[in-house]
Amino acid sequence: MTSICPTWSHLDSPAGLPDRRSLLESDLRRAIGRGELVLHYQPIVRLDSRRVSGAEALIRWDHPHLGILPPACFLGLAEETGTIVPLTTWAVREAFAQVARWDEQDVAIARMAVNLSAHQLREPDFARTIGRIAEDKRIDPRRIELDVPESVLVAGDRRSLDTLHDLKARGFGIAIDDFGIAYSSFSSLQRLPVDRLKIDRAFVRDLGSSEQSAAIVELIISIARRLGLCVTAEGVETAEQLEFLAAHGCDEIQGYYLGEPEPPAVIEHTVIRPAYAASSVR
Ligand SMILES: [Ca+2]
Repeated sequence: MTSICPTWSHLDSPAGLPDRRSLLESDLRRAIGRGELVLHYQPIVRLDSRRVSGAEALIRWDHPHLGILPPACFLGLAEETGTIVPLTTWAVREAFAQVARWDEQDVAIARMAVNLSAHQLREPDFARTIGRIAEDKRIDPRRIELDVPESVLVAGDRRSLDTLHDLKARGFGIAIDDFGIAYSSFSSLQRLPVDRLKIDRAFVRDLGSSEQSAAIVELIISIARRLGLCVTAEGVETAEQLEFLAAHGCDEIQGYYLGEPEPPAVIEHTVIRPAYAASSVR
């Protein structure tokens, strides 16, 4: 993490500056109001047609002194300091607003994946809040897929499950994010109104080197099929990984092989426009 979050290497060090962390905390509290949070978008591609089927909205912090910070640098801090709910709710609102802006510009984006935090799902009235945001932006909830942490599946607390059922009833799609790392049992999937499993990048990364990872990926795809769920593989970085996933019936992929997450003005011209075709997938 230190390579992408240089500030963190000083935060917990006895030799470091003791107030760096609290500075970053107060910076983070003000980041939303100052317009420093931005969303970048990563394309999601169907493996049968090799066409873009949607995009995932990924939060970044454009820190005035530290530059663009990925979520690994600040989401943990946001969770500890209680700013995670306003921060991730801002991200939901902004992602919906971007879908609406693209609609006005005739940019075809069939589906937007938006990340939720476990904290949001425990908030009273969260489903109603999200439903109202979609209504305000005139977005059909069926075009939105909410990525839910696998930990929610494992914990299985009543309020989170109720929120998910409420979101599903309002028409939103539900995906289990980074599936496979939290050791959830397949049977626990039955408790949730799930549409999709997103295979964690760690298994995809090791596809060429670990028979166990290949077996786990095959198993997740096979169980998803039997349960009638779609499967997306995250973190695809090579042609070999893509071909393995295609050969084993994975529905969709995302990852650096298709391109890094980019600001909306970049991705709408390079990736999402309808002209994007099979030949665009390297
Ligand atoms: Ca996600």
